[in-house]
Amino acid sequence: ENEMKFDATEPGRNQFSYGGADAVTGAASRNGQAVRGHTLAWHKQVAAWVSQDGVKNNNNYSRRELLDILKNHIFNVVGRYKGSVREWDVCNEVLDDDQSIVRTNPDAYTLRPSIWATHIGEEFIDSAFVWAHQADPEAKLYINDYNVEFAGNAKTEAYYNLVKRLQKSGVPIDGCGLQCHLTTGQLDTLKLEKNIRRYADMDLDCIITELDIALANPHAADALTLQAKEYGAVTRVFLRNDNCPSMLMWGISDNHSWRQNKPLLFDSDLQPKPAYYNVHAQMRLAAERAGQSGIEDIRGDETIVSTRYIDLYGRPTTQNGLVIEVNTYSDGSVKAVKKVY
Ligand code: 9MR
Repeated sequence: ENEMKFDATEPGRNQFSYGGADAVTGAASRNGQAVRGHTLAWHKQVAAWVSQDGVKNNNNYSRRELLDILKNHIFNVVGRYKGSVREWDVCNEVLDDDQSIVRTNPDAYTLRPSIWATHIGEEFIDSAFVWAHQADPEAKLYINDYNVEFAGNAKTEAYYNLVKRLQKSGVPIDGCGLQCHLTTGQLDTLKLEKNIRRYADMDLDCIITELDIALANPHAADALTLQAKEYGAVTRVFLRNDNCPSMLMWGISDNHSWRQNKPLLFDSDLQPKPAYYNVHAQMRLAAERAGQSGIEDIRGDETIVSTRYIDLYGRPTTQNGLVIEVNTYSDGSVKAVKKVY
């Protein structure tokens, strides 16, 4: 979440600190995992030597100096992870929360005040993408924002306008990220898919970057089932749109989330929740439909020590119809497989 942000990677001017970020890329490479880099130009978590609050220019840098600071930062960080970070959130949350401007001018957008936007100007976005591309021509480059998921919403439309403008200007942008910090009851898959598809028409990716779905009514008996359904619905949208090649959760277990109300796939004991099983089931079904054998089960000599059966929402069930068989192995690992009885 935080290891590749500006304050972590360049805590002092031209003094780079890569301990946390190296730990992430190292673990990923040992486990055959791809990495998204987050993030290069943002108004939050900038180092204090750049700006005390992310907006004020309290060190009185000139525009030229700020451009040099951003350029040096991007060349260093992207350069270091060339080949080990597959894609970067180059600019994060550049849009203002108030986008009422699109009601009167349908092609417009308003940038949020930040040390970069206010003291350099909008071109900081264009330049950041160009520098990132120069530093690693193979990396995929994204812009990323929140409240931009559902077509028709003012900020979603403003985001679309900004991305169109960047593409038209020849900026090397591969697509845009929808953070997807949702709460149960909010998901509209039609509007989400409409939004994703219009980027396909522009030959751009539109990916899910920070998915979490908090429970609107955490004490309701069906709260986790509703959450599981919505996680499954987002997963299906992701799986059926080729220009949506990434779907990332913003964290692993509920007790380590930035949000309240159990938004993630694993509970505080790291046990998979109904939402986990539904995401897994959707992926397995899609793999089977595509004629693949599904997720490979690679293990050595371990034997199964216990087996239980759950339905697609994680509720205990018996060996009847379509079920998920959850096996615990002698090495303590747990593996779930879908079966039809
Ligand atoms: O999850 C991050 C949390 O640990 C930090 O305290 C917070 C501070 O800025 O940033 C959180 O991550 C944010 C992400 O970088 C951008 N989109 C919104 C995320 C949640 O606030």
